[in-house]
Parts: sequence; C-alpha cells; structure tokens
Amino acid sequence: MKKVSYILPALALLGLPAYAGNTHDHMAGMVMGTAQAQAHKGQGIVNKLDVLAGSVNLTHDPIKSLGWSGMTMDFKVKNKAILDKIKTGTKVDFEITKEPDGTFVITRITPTK
Ligand SMILES: [Cu+2]
Repeated sequence: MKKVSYILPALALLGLPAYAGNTHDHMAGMVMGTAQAQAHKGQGIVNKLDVLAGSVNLTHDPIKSLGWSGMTMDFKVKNKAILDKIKTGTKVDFEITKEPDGTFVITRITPTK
C-alpha cells in the first residue's frame, strides 16, 4: 500500500497545470456536494467586463468555502443587470453558486465598500 501514497500526490501535481488556466474543476464542489444553490462569497478585482455577454474576468482572493485558491478567471453572471454598477478596476464582493452543469455563476456582485 505504500506505493499508493506516492502515486496520488504525483497525479495531483501532474493535474495542476491543466487546471491552472482559468477554471477550478471541482473536487471541492463534489466534497461540498449537497446544496445546488449554496452561495459562496468572494472578493476580487474586475479585470474585464462584457455586459452584453454577461461575463466578467476577476482576480479573486481565495474562496474558503470552496477550497479555491486565489486566481484570475472568467465568470458568467446569472443576470446581466447586476453588472450595471460594476466597472473595470473595481474591487468587488461577489457570490457564486454552482449550476447543474458544474460551472459557477455570479449571482451577486457589488463594489466593495
Ligand atoms: Cu478561480
């Protein structure tokens, strides 16, 4: 059984570069598992904004409830109207929930006070 303990960390390391692009693929989501609409709170800076497409690129801080480290990534928003008061370069508080397809969408986003 000793070999297993060597192999698993090695696989984890090999897997990391594949996910480093712009998505967390979710072990963490599976562990959290239950509630489909659980909101996870995060903070970040808005790098890019596409109101028409309903997408926003954020550099977010670690999100503890998901076990995510901080990173830069794209999110879709649940409702485009919530981007009305958001501008590029703004520090924001946001909430994301997991969709049935496994992606995370922003359900709330507001400038950090
Ligand atoms: Cu991320």
